[in-house]
Amino acid sequence: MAQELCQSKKGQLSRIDSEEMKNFVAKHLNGKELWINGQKNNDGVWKYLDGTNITVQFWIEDEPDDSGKCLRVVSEGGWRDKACSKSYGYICEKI
Ligand SMILES: [Ca+2]
Repeated sequence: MAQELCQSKKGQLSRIDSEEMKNFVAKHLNGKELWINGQKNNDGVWKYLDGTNITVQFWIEDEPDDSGKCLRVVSEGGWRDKACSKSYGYICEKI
């Protein structure tokens, strides 16, 4: 859903794929948690939404704890797995 909304603006759900991106996003979160690009497939492997491999991961402590198949960014730019059905804000990036 969030990905479709990003694509409708000629972008995609943001990938946090580097320390720089992680720090950039963390700076603008203001305490929010937002959907980012990434989903766990049926084999339990996390991939970007286009199916490519996630090569660098930024899980926060005690995550992923198998609480969902979608990816959310929390303060400091770290990741948390969450149920995809939850309605939440999201971050797009230009491609
Ligand atoms: Ca979780």
